[in-house]
Amino acid sequence: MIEVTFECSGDSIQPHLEHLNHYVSYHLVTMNPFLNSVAQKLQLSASRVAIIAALLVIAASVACGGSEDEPGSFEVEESASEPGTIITDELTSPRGLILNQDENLLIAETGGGRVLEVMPNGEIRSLTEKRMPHALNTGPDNEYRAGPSAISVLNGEVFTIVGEFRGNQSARLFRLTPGGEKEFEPVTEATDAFAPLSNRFSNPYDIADAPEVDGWIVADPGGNSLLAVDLDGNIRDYVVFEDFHIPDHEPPVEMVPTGIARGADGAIYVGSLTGYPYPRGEAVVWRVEDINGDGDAMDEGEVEPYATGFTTITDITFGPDGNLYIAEFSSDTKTVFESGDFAENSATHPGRIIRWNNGEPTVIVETVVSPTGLVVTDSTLYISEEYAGRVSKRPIN
Ligand SMILES: [Ca+2]
Ligand SMILES: [Ca+2]
Repeated sequence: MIEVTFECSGDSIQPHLEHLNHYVSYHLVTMNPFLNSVAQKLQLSASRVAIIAALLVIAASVACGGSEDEPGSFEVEESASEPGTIITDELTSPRGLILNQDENLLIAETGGGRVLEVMPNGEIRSLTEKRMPHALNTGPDNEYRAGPSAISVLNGEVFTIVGEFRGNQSARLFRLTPGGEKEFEPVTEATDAFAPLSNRFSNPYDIADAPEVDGWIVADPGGNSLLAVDLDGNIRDYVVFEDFHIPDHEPPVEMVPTGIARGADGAIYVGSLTGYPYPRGEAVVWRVEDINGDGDAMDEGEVEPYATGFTTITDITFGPDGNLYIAEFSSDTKTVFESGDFAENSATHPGRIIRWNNGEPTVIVETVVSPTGLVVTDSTLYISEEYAGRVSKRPIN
């Protein structure tokens, strides 16, 4: 029995209650719906349900404190509609961002096949002479872009993951500038797109350094998984997310893990885009930790919802202030991907950046076009706006 009390009143409460009920019921019905491999060996524990329910109650009452009724609506900061300062707007699908050891911004230019460095004088240079594998016409409608998607700076070296396109074995982790040359070499084997979908890349998207697996943990939306990749290039499943159900939509919805980040508590956090129909308010930031130390996070209690109520999350990052920053791709991702020009569509239906401060979500940017990469420093929020070809920055309060 879960007691729920809300402080706010009136009609604004109903959608959140429905939302909550639906969350609690699907957790109850399917036990642990997120982890393929765990579902078989787990017994539902009452405390686990209570924890999940409690989290969702918090999310619901916070949303209730806002001015909007819709799922996925949060309080909006006054400065949220102010435009950012453009660092560059001449790129083809910029995505992953990171600061290197010199505090220079590195940009994974997915559609351009490059990893770029923004020099202190504002000049932008490519870290490789030749372009890395990339494509502008992949995916179901030949409209998606694939290429360098995310960057890691580890032990003084730069690594980047490249996503898959048209089954041509491009999904790989690469080491850049080996021996100081402006070149790149693969760390992982070429991906066999027709091999069974376990212990391999499908369409890797974001990367977090992970000494606990002697390398990295990679979010792979194509496999609905997190993968452990070691420095020798060995790949194995770390978490496999299971599909979930929403009301009034028969087919299951895929979890689609995207942006990944290391928390101050040492755990891994990952956001979910959610698959078609990209339901509002259903995207979750998961907390992932290999508590029993067996080398993966597929055991009971190792994957838990941390922040809920979002819509189509594409990236997450923690700021030095300890807050979690979350990029939502679009206010209407279904329409963006339905037909026509993705760039035009995503400008018409912009995304948002949300600050999550101990359970309190606030929209801090609401005019950003298809954001897919975030970096936060003491003073600055950097955002890649993928379909606008732009990287922008804003002061952070
Ligand atoms: Ca990221
Ligand atoms: Ca484990």
